[in-house]
Amino acid sequence: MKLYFFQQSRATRVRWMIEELGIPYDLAPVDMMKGEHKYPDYLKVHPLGALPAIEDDGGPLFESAAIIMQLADKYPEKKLAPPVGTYERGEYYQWILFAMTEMEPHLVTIAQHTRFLPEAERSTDAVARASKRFQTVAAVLEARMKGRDFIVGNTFSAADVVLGGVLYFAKRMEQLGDDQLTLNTYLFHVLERPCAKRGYGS
Ligand SMILES: N[C@@H](CCC(=O)N[C@@H](CS)C(=O)NCC(=O)O)C(=O)O
Repeated sequence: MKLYFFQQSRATRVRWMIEELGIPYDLAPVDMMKGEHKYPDYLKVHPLGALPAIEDDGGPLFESAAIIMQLADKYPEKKLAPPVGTYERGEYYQWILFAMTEMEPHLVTIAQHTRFLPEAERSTDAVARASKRFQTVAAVLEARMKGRDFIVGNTFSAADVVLGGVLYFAKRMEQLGDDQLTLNTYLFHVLERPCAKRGYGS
């Protein structure tokens, strides 16, 4: 298993997942600061030139959540995904897609307009709109997490890796306030896991 890796990227959540599985892997560093993610060789692995990507039996795979779900299924004995066809499996898909499609895009907009776009192209309105929508969506998650330790069932799963990864991004984008106690507590607990610390290099 080879993980194309840059520390300040979503490759960290895939590394966290691989650490949870306890399987051997090699890190293939891709220096995004030097633009290595757009080099022709890497574009053969990820046609958009984004991180993360892995190479595993059979070939390359990209999209962080897809990789995490695939790895959970590949090692069923680790019990990081509910069995296919169960209600919990439906919830697992639901919350992973919720995180990736309803939450993360707003964080990307905020990151672009506060950090990555040239100053002249940044829009405070775009940040305000994205932040407002993110808060609406985060409130749904906050309600779900009340009285729970994990997003699905009562054990840690790959869905917690995806959720943890997205909430970590939210924290860095200053979108998790101290009043969101449930989400902050959940994030704190999942990031305390030794495998999360290894994934994030902390
Ligand atoms: N939905 C993708 C997003 C991948 C993505 O945009 N990665 C960022 C780094 S965290 C990237 O490589 N950006 C550079 C680019 O897209 O050119 C995933 O979850 O893997």
